[in-house]
Amino acid sequence: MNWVRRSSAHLVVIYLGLAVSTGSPVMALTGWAKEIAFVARDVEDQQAVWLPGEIIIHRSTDFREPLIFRFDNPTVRTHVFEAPGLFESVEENGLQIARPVRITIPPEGTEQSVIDRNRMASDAIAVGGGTVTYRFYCPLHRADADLGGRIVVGQ
Ligand SMILES: [Cu+2]
Repeated sequence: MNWVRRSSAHLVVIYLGLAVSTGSPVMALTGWAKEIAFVARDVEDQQAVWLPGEIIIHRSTDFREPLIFRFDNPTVRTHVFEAPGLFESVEENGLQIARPVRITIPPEGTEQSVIDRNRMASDAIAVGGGTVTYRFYCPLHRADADLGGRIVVGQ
């Protein structure tokens, strides 16, 4: 147990290092899942954004393992990650169900979500196998005109 905890702490350090050094979407293979990390950032006028502002997912390569989104909130306010049309896969009363992605992350907190890839795949089929875009933002601190970030799912 100790070993597991220590090794995942190492992974977190590696992700943060990548985020700082490249400023680009952080993706890493944990060995059993594809993990994509988002970080909340406070901006002007009491607003907040989730970074990176754009994530590109390729169904052909990124759907081989479970897809996990991680949300880091290093700020002193609670933020919410909301992405209309995107679903997460959760276990409820022993059943695997899908529910819309709307995740609350407390100050200095971290949450994870297993994204429902089947829903993404059927969204892609619905648009003829092309590209699907999902918007994401914090509904608590979103500017009126702000479309938010986007997750682009392509082939
Ligand atoms: Cu917020």
